[in-house]
Amino acid sequence: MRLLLAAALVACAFARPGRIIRRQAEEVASTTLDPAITEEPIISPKLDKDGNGLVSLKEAEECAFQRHGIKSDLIGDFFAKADKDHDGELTEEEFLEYRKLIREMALDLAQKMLADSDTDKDGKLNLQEAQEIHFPYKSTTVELIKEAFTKYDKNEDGFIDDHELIDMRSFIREKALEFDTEVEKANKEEKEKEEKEKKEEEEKLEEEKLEEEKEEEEKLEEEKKEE
Ligand SMILES: [Ca+2]
Ligand SMILES: [Ca+2]
Ligand SMILES: [Ca+2]
Ligand SMILES: [Ca+2]
Repeated sequence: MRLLLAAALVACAFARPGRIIRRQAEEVASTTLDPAITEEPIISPKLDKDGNGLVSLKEAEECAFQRHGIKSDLIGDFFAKADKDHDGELTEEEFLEYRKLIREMALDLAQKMLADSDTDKDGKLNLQEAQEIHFPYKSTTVELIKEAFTKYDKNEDGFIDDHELIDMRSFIREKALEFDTEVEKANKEEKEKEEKEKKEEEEKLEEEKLEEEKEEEEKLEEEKKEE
């Protein structure tokens, strides 16, 4: 017994302690909360747009769409199921239930996506298979998939399983939404710049016209004097 204990201690001493602690923390996180947002409060300010500490249907819809691309018409039932006291708002406890339901749906979506790209049918994705996933976003590059693959292969086995794919998919989706916002912003700035230039051009033409008219008048007056 003592020998066994000693062997275990030696084994522990050789393992990387930081890694073990991180692994344990991740295990706790994955059984309690959504691992991607464990460090935030349960109802984050980003989610709780009106800041009343509760989640409304609209806030819940935005959250599910942003993270998982789940459309709002599917959310009503989940929301109603989680809203135990039927007051139209989710408390922290109710929101945890809601998030569980949404995550089940996200898992369903991830499993379908995985099955579509799992060429060798081993139930998980290697990097090459992950790169074959068709993401409907212009911003999704091979590099981004590679980055997401490494980041969300939480158990570091070189594969993405269905649970890991939920967060990988969310990450790629969030990047795409950020990209769209940036493109939109750039387009808006470009349009504003064009409009400003157009206005300046018009003002310049107007000035030139006035200048010409003035010259014309002066010329006429000059001629009158000469007469
Ligand atoms: Ca709220
Ligand atoms: Ca409620
Ligand atoms: Ca596979
Ligand atoms: Ca993995």
